[in-house]
Amino acid sequence: MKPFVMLPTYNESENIALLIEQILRVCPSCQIVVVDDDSPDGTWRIVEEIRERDSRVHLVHRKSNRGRGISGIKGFLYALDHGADAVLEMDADFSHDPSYLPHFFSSIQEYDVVSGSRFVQGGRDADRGWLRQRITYFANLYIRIVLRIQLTDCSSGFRCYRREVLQNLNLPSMVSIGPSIVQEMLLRACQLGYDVLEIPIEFRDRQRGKTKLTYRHLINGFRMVLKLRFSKPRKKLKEGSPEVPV
Ligand SMILES: Nc1nc2c(ncn2[C@@H]2O[C@H](COP(=O)(O)OP(=O)(O)OP(=O)(O)O)[C@@H](O)[C@H]2O)c(=O)[nH]1
Ligand SMILES: [Mg+2]
Repeated sequence: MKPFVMLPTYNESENIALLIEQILRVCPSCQIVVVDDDSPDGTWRIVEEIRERDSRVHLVHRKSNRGRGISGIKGFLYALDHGADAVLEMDADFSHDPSYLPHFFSSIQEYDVVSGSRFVQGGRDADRGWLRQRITYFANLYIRIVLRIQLTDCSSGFRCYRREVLQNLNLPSMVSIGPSIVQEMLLRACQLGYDVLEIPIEFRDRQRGKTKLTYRHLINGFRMVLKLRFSKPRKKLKEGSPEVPV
């Protein structure tokens, strides 16, 4: 199996080098693609340097249309284009612990999607402030009710997809520009009938760098969930359809 890790980054210069090192330590056979939106703090430059000495590290340096959602799509398409059998997305701020990676990659051999959950037994979201925890709790409740998804953590950005799932999600047609991409992809995967396994993860608050999540993102996220509820599911592509280039 050829596993890929996809890291969307914006101003993660304090985290990225250490994170790449830790990922490759726990999972030496994986490839990493960092999708950076021309971070003013030079995150992309650090990745470029690492890439020069380690061929497992790839960089997609985007120069326009900044967005967590668009970047994620580009990263998944890049990984597919480079032969990935499974692609795991995670935040580049150490909120998602790289030590879970072997568990994700072994579980994806049996499931279509493996999603890290803070709310299944054994999962935790205790590190963040009371308000952030409440917002996440209500956002999840809202997503579950509106989109009728039977999972405990629908807004998790720590998730692994099998190649076939990504090929069939029709990624270029996704409408989320920002963080709601994680809900959109999950919804479409569920609508196509793919099996999703939730595994417990402990979510930690970021120690370095700043959050990019704003109240505007939150409100857009709530609006986007409604929009997704009333838009049609995408059709599954035919067997052997050509992949869309990055
Ligand atoms: N490429 C790209 N990555 C982004 C963008 N916004 C956020 N990210 C990355 O997406 C991941 C999650 O972003 P965070 O700012 O940590 O947001 P969050 O995890 O939802 O919020 P916190 O709980 O406050 O950390 C991080 O790796 C960010 O660097 C963006 O516009 N473009
Ligand atoms: Mg974060």
